[in-house]
Order: sequence, then C-alpha cells, then structure tokens
Amino acid sequence: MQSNAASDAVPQQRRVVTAVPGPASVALHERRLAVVPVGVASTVPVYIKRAHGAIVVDVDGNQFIDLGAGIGVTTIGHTDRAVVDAAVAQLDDFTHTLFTITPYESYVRVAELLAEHTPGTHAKKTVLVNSGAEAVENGVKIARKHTGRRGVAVLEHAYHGRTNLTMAMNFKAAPYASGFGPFAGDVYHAPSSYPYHDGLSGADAARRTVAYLEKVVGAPDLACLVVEPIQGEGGFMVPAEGYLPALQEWCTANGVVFIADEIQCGMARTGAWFASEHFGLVPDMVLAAKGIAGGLPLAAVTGRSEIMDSAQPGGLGGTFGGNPVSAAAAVAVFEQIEKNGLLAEAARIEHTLKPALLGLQQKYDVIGDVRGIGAMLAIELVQPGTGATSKEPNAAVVASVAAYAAQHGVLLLTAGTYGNVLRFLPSLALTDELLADAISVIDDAFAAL
Ligand code: PLZ
Repeated sequence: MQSNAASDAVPQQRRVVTAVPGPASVALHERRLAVVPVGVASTVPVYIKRAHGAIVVDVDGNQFIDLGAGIGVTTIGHTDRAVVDAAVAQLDDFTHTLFTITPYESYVRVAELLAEHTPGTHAKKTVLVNSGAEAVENGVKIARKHTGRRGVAVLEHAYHGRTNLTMAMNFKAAPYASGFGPFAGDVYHAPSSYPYHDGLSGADAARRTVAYLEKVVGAPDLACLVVEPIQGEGGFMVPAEGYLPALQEWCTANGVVFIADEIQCGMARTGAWFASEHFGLVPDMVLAAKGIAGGLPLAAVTGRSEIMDSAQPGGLGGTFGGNPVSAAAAVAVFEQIEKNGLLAEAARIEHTLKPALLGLQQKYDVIGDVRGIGAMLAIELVQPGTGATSKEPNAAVVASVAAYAAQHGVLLLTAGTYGNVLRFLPSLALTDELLADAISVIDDAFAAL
C-alpha cells in the first residue's frame, strides 16, 4: 500500500533548530504541569509531533536521533509502513469486540507466531494483555495456579512494573514503590549475577542464588522464578556464562516455573527473537511486550500448554487484552522482522556501537564497563580512577551526558540501580551513519564534562 503519511517525509537526520526544549515545547509543558501529576515524569520535556525510522521530530522542528525507541518499543523503527498500514486497515474493519466475547483471527495469529518464535518446540499457548506489568501479573497468577504454591522469586536489580504485585517484585524502592504500600507478600529477592561487580563465575553466582532460594523460601513453597535474561532498568547486566541455565535446571528439578521476562530484551532486540536463546534457555513461560506491536499497546504470556491451561475458563482476560488493532500491528511486526532480516540489523548495531563505546572507554576513565548484546548495549559510569577497584557509581556524569546529548539532538536513556548507566536501545532502523553521528555527540558530551 502506498502512503503519503507525513511521517514518511521525515529525513533521517539530526537537526537542532531551537534551544532544547524549544518555545513550543516549553508552552506545552506549562499546560501539562497544570493537569498532569508530577508522578508522571518525562526525561526530556520535548513534545513530539511525528517520528519515522530512528528520528523523532518535536513541535519546534528539532529532529532527534532516537537511541531509546520509547524504552525499546519501536524496535523495528517508528511508523514502519507495514505496521501502520496493518493498524489502519484494522481500524477500518473494527476496533473492538472483546476476544472473550466474540473472538477474531489476529489474536490467534499472534499466539501462533509466539509459539513459533519463543524458545523450545513444545506445545505452547498464549494469553494477550495490555502492558508488561500485566503480563508479569498473569505469568505469576498462572504459575501459582499450576503449582499450587505461593512464593514468587525475583533477582536483585530486577524491574517488573508498576502495579501492586510488580512494585513488590522490583529491586529499587525509589521511585517505583516508595510510599505506595502495602505491597504483595511472598515475593523473594534473590542475589543475581552482576559480573562487573561480583566477579563470580556463572556457576558460583547460581550456587549463591539457589542457596538463597532453598534457605529463605524452600522449593516446595515456590511457584516461580521470574528473571530478565538481560536486566533492563537494572542496567543491562549480562549474567555470567552458565548462570541462567543453572537456575533453569534447578527450577525444573524442583517443579518451579521458570519465567523469562523478555519484555525489554525480547522481540529481536538482541539479534535473536528472544534473549533466552543466547543462554540456551527454554523457559516454561516467556513474557513479551514493548517491541511486540510497533508501539501499540500489547503484551503476551506464552507458556507450556499444560501450565497455561491450568487457569480455569474465565480466569484470564480483560476488556482490552489483545485489542484487534494492536494484534494486527503485532502480526505485521513479526512479518517485518522475518521479511527484512531484522535480527541481523541488531547484530550490525552491536558491531558498530560496541567498538565505539569501547573506544570511548579508552578515552574517558569514568566509563567503567561496556556491556550488552545486539541493540541492547550500555555503559556503566564510575567515579574517576575507581573503575578498576571500587567502581563507585557516578550518576552525575550520566545525567550530564544525557542532558548534553538531548540538547544536541540525541535521545539517550539512563538506567541502573544507582542511576549510573547509559543505555542504548535504538530501533533496528538506525543507520550506521546516524549511529556515527550520535556517537560523535556522545564523545563531545564526555569531553565537555
Ligand atoms: N518488565 C523487563 O523493562 C518496562 C519501564 C518504564 P510496562 N520497563 C520500562 C517506566 O518507567 O515505567 C518493563 C520491563 C521489564 C516489565 C516491564 C513493565 O512493562 O509495559 O511498563 O508495564
């Protein structure tokens, strides 16, 4: 389908024509402050008018290179033509019936595609919901029903959402949970693998995690272990080799449902359909959201059929879950990844960006660690001179570099338990040319410190 959408006319170029934020953004921000609570904070208060590929354009006409993709959502690029066309066609047909009242094909197709593309060849079933947090909630709920157990284990530095249960599952109290209690019980935070800080082998880190689970909870009371194969908000930690397989093995041996929260690291982000593949994992359940529908709200819980079918008819669902427009967009996302070989684009981005970041690490001793896989890379910032020893967090540098980058037309996300990580989560549509331009801005940002 040919389209004349304005977004198609967005040149893939960085361009800063006003102060950032510009006057139109400042005016909108004033209106917003009067009617939107401060709890909803925006990292960069520039108001967006349109976006395409790896560029977003604000209301003042500034064009930003988007290295965040709305926290890993527009993975195949903003306003991907096939995704927009699929959504528009569905909007014309119908916008809602409620799958649990009168169903439609696209929901079923998304479930088929997830069964095909999540790790493992076993029979799988999928329930579609609205957000990542809701996928986590449903994964836990189904695991509890299946096992008849109550305990939920998560890892240190984890992030799982902002609902009541998921607030209890996050590692970081501030800002996610502070003052919002009481929280759900039976959630246990086990030590994780964070090679840059703990220096442990995968086997030793796994022994530590398992010892915690066995002593503090006990397998007979544990329904599930929820892990992000590569932690997102926590700071893109890639666990030591063998760590995750050892955890999965322990879960299998003890009847604990092993749930991979692939909400940030899944859907082609790391050059595999799901990051679990890099570690040889075949999770009992995979949670997907963010990148699955090109920016439309959709999330999924895909699991072994016998586990998923433990929930009674009527026990799963929700008014908007698996919305037909979102589901149609998701089918197009799967097709585009396949048709355009986008897994290779994630690898391309790693091959260009990782050496560049390692180059910056040689130049600036506040860059303590460079890590990640595919288009999910990060640098951890430490106090000058402590990188080889105490690795003291340096959140101030992260804030200045991100602010400098925004002022110069590059949107860069922060992360990390200590706020001292810069993460690179661009869309796979980011060209090498734009990437080189963004890196030069970031280099300048460090030089300007
Ligand atoms: N699990 C691994 O990364 C969402 C949070 C943005 P929702 N991460 C971005 C913010 O500040 O709210 C996330 C995640 C992992 C679960 C979630 C939750 O997904 O769609 O935001 O509910």
